[in-house]
Amino acid sequence: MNNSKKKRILFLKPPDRFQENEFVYQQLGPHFLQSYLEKFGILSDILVLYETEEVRSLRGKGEINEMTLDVLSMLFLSADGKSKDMPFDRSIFQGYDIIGFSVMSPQASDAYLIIQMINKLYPQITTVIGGSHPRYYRTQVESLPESMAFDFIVPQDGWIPMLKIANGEIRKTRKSQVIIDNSLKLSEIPAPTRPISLMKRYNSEIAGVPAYHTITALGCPFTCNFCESGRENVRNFSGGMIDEDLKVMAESHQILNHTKKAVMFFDDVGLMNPKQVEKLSNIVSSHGYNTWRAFTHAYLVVRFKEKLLSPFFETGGRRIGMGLETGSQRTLDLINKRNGKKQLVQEHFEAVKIANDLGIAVDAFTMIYPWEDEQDLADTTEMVKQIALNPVNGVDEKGRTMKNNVDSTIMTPYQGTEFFDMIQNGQLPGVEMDPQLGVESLFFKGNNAGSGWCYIKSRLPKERYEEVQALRNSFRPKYK
Ligand code: B12
Ligand code: SF4
Repeated sequence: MNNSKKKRILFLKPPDRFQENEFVYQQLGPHFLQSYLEKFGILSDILVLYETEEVRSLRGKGEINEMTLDVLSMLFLSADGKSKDMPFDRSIFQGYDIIGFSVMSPQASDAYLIIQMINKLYPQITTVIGGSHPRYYRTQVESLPESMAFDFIVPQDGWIPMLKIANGEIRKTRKSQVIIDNSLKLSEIPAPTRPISLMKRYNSEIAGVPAYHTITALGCPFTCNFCESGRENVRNFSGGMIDEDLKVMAESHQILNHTKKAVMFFDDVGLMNPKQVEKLSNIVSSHGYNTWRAFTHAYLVVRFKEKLLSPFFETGGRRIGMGLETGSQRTLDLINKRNGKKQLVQEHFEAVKIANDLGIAVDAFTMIYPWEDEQDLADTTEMVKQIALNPVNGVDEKGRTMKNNVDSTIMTPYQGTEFFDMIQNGQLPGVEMDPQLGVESLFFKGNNAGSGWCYIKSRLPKERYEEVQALRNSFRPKYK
């Protein structure tokens, strides 16, 4: 018998306390699961926990020191489309049969606070944790004390495990159960839900136009040693799903009276080859987007030049993201971006120039690495400066001259990355991580563009790296 329709299901997104701004981009995991369950007639609500700007600023000033749930706010998005924004109130949980937490590592400490409370007050509720935190920190989640234990741990794809939990096919027992089922083809999944009361909270812009984001694939064909996706094969979503998602996001822009609309593709395989870019460009333009942004790679821009970028530009593409990582060839070799194939720093400069000459601005991502000496730092700072100053041959939708933007963070090696393992095994001389590491240091783009610090030993002192980071960040443009 299927009792699923009677079960009350809540997906919970813990706050992003380490982000500069909570409402940058929607956390898509729960929205993908919500639409999939809906296909089977199973409805679910979503709860977005967040800090108001006021609380965030008080915490920034040190006036709030404790990470408590009481300072949080919550945006409740009911399955029927209604929404409610209110201060944190734990009684909201009591009516639910199943609560599914979607957790990235920086959200883990809040997820643990909440599970502790639910286990104590509402032990009858079935609790599930999914997302990138249980994927990469599975052993930590599996060894949580009983008071913080989840009934189900879903470290990989959530679609089938969540369906089975929701329709009662698998039930909770006294011990946590790890459920892995990646058998669902990505071509079979529906587009994520885009509740309008959530969409209206997001205030990101691309080239001066309100923007939402989506992804075209999971995993990645590249092999950067600092990234978890470097070990995961790429799996593409279907063109049909992307088309549907772009349609729904375009409608959201319309409903919210945005006179112009933009979309950003967040995965690292957005612009890979001329044929694929043309296909994606056609989908984007068929929904009337004014501008869009996607990620590509320096060697691909150098290899295909305007063949790669023209379809993008002609359909409004004005900004590309590129992980340039570093201006130090020594560090770039260590990163091993292309699975043993050489990537040259010189290609970074060339790619930026090609894009800028075509009227496309570059959002570049660079990091400081804990083995770097003064020469490595100087090489990257020079690259950052040159990119920041390189003129872009065009204006954005507001008529402003476009500018390149370079992100400068300090690398945090997450569990599940090559660098994490290399540091643990002593393969990066002079670098040691703090074994007592708390999740509060696991971020690299936080408040005031700062980074966490997880090292007890590094080539140069933390202060020196932070000084260089601040200098590089001073080149960032006022708008992008
Ligand atoms: C878009 C994106 C962002 C966006 C949006 C945030 C978001 N959470 O969506 C922004 C820019 C805000 C962002 C920020 C950060 N990000 Co980010 N981001 C991504 C990216 C590229 C796509 C996320 C996505 O939409 N995935 C698609 C959905 C479908 O996948 P999913 O969320 O994993 O959900 C699936 C399963 O995990 C599972 N699942 C998820 N939730 C639940 C819940 C239940 C109950 C169940 C059963 C299953 C389940 O089911 C889903 C379907 O299979 C991923 C890489 C990736 N490909 O996933 C990185 C990624 C998630 N980000 C990462 C990181 C490190 C960060 C930052 C820390 C970086 C920083 N700035 O310092 C911040 C942290 C923000 C915070 N929470 O405080 C890491 C996370 C590593 C980790 N250990 O958690 C990832 C994996 C990238 C990487 N390889 O390094 N990110
Ligand atoms: S950093 Fe980007 S390109 Fe490198 S492995 Fe991760 S997702 Fe792929």
